[in-house]
Amino acid sequence: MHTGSFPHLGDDNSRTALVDGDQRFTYAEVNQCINRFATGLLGEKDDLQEERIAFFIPASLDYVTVMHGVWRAGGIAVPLNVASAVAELEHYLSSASVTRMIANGEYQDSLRDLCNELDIELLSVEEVLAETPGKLPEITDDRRAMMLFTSGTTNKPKGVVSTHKTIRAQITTLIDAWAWTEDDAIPLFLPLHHIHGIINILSCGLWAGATVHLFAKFDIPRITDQIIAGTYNVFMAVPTIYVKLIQYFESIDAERVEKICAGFKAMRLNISGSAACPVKLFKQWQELTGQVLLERYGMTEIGMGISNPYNGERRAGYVGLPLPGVEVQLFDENDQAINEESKAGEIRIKGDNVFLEYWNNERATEESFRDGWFCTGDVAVIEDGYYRIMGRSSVDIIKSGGYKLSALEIEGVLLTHDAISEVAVIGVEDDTWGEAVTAFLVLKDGAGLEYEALKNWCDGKMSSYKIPKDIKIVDALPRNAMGKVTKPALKKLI
Ligand code: MLC
Ligand code: AMP
Repeated sequence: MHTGSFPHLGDDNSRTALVDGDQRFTYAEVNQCINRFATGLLGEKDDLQEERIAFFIPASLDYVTVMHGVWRAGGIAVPLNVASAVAELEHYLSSASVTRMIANGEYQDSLRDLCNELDIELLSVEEVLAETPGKLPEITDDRRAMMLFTSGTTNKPKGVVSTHKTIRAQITTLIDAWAWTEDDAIPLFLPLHHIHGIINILSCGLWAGATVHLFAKFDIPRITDQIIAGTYNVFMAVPTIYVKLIQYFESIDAERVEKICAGFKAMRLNISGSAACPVKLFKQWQELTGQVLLERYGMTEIGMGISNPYNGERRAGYVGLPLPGVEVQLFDENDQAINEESKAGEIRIKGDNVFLEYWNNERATEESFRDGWFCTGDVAVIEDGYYRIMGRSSVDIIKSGGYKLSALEIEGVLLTHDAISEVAVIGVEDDTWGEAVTAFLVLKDGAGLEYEALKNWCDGKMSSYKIPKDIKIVDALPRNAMGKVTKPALKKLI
């Protein structure tokens, strides 16, 4: 395992690092691009000194060039969701005090006005690349490296800051635990503004010297063609992807299903995470492909914390055991450590894998740690030695298709609709999405509202995956004596 300086890329420069459609890039080519980009970013400076550089780039050589270029030049990388509504970006850019934004082509057009407004320099990758690589700074481990936005129990997403040390710990733990080698090949179709795509797939793959195949989205026909061809030996996804694959199998002929399943069967590893993998799905996948899914548990603030073993029992419905180097402890509501089995408590985490801070938000940072433990807000129990996730302590967090969504953020947008006087958003159990965003609405006197009209109205005001899948119009919302909406009562209504 590599313990050298970060960021590390595969040792063998002649091997293929990235495949993007018909294009293939060796580690030597990727390294050259990164160094030229870092040099261009630096210009006259010898270190970016944690300048926040945002980028709005789909999975591509350019994405890797910018991410690693910012790291090598001493900046903080702020990868943005290319599927974001532009209205959502203002918060990210202004709260992170971003000074430069990297985007290409049509993406530049959609960002120009916002960047002008916020006094952010908008540049393409081509414009930044220096002719030749120059001298790059030495970056110490404790330096801030990346900021990812996470939704939570407040209505505005917070910037989760990790250092070079955090990221290295997150990557190297997984390389060991899941036995990554340079012979691995993995498809990457998950979004690149979250750790699942960034750390578990892209960064682990590149650190190990493996080949990462890039897709702008989850393109089932193209990806399954490659699975039939035996291109990949590792596959990592959220549970919704496995559900969608099974739904796809139902729409194609039996011969193709058989070939795809044989392709999965031949792989060395299939992983599920970012949301609970239902036992039924685990069993279906095993029956179809012979693969015993390896389920693991993680979070933006900690990378991966708990995982079923690579070698050993992978238990359906359980997330397994703490990963090496990650301390995990359950605590009760009085902050007392729980040391017996079968007693539920909040998962708290310690280790080099834990993030540094919420950007510019000392209060939120302080509140999320207790006695040095990061409090995840997830509740779990240990049974026969393995952790089982039971749920979350907050009803205001929804996990839809692996995306963490804030009910309050969605409510805040819906409340600006002319016809709506009160709103409560909850996640309702759903076979495809895990939880489906559902909005309970009280309308203003005399107003009417159809679902399709509301969906169209939301378009452009929030990322499409946050738009409610269903609405329920009610006369009043259930409230407790303090006047607070009782969301568990709403869940019971469904
Ligand atoms: C897409 N849609 C969703 C959705 N994704 N709706 C609800 N929840 C989602 N997650 C909607 C779109 O708005 C659109 O609606 C329709 O589905 C088709 O969109 P699409 O983009 O074509 O869908 P698809 O490609 O099938 O996307 C599904 C998906 C995607 C599963 C590939 O959601 C995804 O990439 N999820 C993973 C997110 C992730 O990486 N999370 C990890 C966070 S890190 P309409 O109505 O317009 O048709 C983390 C830590 C850890 O959690 O432990 O890993
Ligand atoms: P995010 O904040 O987007 O990184 O999402 C992290 C959250 O996803 C965790 O706090 C959990 O609630 C959830 N999560 C991740 N993996 C799992 C899993 N295997 N089972 C259940 N929930 C999970």
